[in-house]
Amino acid sequence: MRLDPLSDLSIQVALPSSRRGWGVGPKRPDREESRLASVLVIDDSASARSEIRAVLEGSCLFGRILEAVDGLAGLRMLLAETVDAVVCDLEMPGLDGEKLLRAQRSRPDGQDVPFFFLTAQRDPERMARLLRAGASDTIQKPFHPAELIARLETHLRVRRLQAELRDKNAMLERISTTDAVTGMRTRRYAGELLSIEVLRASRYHTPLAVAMCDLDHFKRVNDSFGHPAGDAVLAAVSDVIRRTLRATDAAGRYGGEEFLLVLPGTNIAGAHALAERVRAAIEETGFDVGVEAPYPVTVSIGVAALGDGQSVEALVRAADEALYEAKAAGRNRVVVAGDTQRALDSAVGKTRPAIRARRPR
Ligand code: GH3
Ligand code: MG
Ligand code: MG
Ligand code: MG
Repeated sequence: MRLDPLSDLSIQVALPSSRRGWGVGPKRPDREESRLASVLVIDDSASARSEIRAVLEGSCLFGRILEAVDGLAGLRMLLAETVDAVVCDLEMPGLDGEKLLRAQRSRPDGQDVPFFFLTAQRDPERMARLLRAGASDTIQKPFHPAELIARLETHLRVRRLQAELRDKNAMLERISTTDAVTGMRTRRYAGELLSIEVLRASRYHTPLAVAMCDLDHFKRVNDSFGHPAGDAVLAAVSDVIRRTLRATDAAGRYGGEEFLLVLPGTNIAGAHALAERVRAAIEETGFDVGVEAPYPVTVSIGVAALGDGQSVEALVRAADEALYEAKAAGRNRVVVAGDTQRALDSAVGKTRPAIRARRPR
């Protein structure tokens, strides 16, 4: 059967017609696996291709068998298709198997497709070179079907395990950098991000600010409505914060009901404005605590901008102290850290207070 759009590449697609198998594997691949796995056979000899195809079909290892008539057609197909394995001839006119392998391995996403060389060559040096260039295996022609299938099975198994490992690592990475209650980045992640941003800002002389947010009287939420309701409020507050931030900003859960905002490229006036937006957005939101009426929650925020030569710790401490002042001044407000507040005052000629005083609730 030929497929029209790719017919110039001489692709043939076949579903296994039988489940005879070669009786070599520890287990038959299940239907799902077999449907998904695909293999590309590259050989300039039509009879070799059909011989390999017959063996592959008999193995039930692959749900899709593609063919290419030479190295160049094979490369074009690898660019267009995702395959799980390549069974390749070594000697071919034009682009031979080794050059094809090197071309494939030099592509950013062409590193991990297993390549099997079927070759009449018996030069061990050449075989070693192929393996070093990234071939998974070399198999002598004429090959025994059982050997080819057994080797393919082994590599497919390794490939599947590698994919599982990658997925699990990605999941662990997500879990270790994401807070389970709020979906926010963890304190550790936010701290590491801030360290990088401090280095970047110092090096390129770009502004950087942070905001430390702490929910007001949050203990009351737990005391009145229970811990699960408190958790739900924390998650909802996190949503509000995320929605209010810009794409270049980052937020992390710094403590129980504390959030650290990292604001690259933001000076103190910009950070103050953003923090004020966050404060107002939280104040304007009615939170669901499991009773009919929405519950109001407010936040106090301390803002600080990175000074010359200032360390990460000193920057966070400055924001923390400003937060403490915001609490002491009655909560539900934004306070800019001492040094930067003075700078802001002189910049605006003290014509207006930089911080809008709010009545404590
Ligand atoms: P303040 O305005 O001074 O910040 O008052 P507060 O009650 O928010 O401050 P305090 O530090 O005394 O209490 C913080 C409370 O936050 C204590 C704890 O019950 C609650 N909290 C911390 N982490 C969690 C959490 O993961 N889930 C829930 N439900 N509550 C939390
Ligand atoms: Mg050949
Ligand atoms: Mg707190
Ligand atoms: Mg609090």
